[in-house]
Amino acid sequence: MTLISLTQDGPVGIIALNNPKKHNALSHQLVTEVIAALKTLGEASARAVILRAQAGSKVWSAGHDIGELPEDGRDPLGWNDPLRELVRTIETFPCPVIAMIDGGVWGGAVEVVLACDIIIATPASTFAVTPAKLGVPYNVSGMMTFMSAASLRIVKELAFTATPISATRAEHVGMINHVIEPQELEAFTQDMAATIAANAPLSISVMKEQLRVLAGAKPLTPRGFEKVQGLRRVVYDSQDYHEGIRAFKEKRKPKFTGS
Ligand code: LCV
Repeated sequence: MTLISLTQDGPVGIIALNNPKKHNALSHQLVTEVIAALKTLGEASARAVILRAQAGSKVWSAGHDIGELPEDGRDPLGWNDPLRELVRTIETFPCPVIAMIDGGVWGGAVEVVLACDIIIATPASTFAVTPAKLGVPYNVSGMMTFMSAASLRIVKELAFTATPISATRAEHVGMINHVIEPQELEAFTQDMAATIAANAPLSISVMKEQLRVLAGAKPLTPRGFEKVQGLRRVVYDSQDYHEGIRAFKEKRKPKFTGS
């Protein structure tokens, strides 16, 4: 059973997340389908892609499928995690990917949206960075994605409070491109996609890759990377990590002890 829909309008591809019963949680299956859809659009030489949720979704995506987070001392967000692969696929995709948001965006889905090139959201949309809510150790490149999208002070507020911020605030701090009323969202997004698709695709794909490489060019020594990576084990080996996932599954507030 497919959890997304894929359509193409000339040079513009549209991928819609469509698993409402789990609020488009980024399960292995859903993410694998999105990656495959991007591959199809790449082979069809799409010149712009719109990534959206099915019309009427209250939640754009509830983030990583919590039921798929390992609890046995394994890195929950390692290199091969499907969500990590999706972020890399979007960042290296040869044409711009536009995130069209109407609803709540949670956890790892915020990173997927921030990995997109342009973000257009309705005023009611929200964005919540949730590792601290679940006791999860976010991954290094994910933190870099956040740091590329907003000032350090904003990233700290999002990460430490784990509470949703509004699209209006996100636009105000430069984290998203436009806030558009729901009734105009599709037309506005499709117009922007059509404008991009009418421009020179090679120039755009080369500028996209140049910007990715230059934005990611941060001085980090091997020793610095090992320290940052090692700190994550402190979290995913902790009781709090197990408590965060258990509390979600038992539909109760977590009781974190700091151990
Ligand atoms: C699996 C879910 C999920 C879900 N996974 O509807 O960034 S990190 O490090 O935190 C990373 C590890 C990550 O992304 O973790 C996930 C972060 N996501 C969240 O914290 C959001 C968790 N979901 C919610 O807070 C609520 O579901 C929202 C507010 C999105 C919607 O609330 P609402 O009351 O409308 P329910 O909570 O009743 O959810 C409907 C069904 O979807 C499942 C949830 O368990 C429920 O399933 P059942 O009907 O079987 O009980 N669901 C929701 N989110 N991330 N499953």
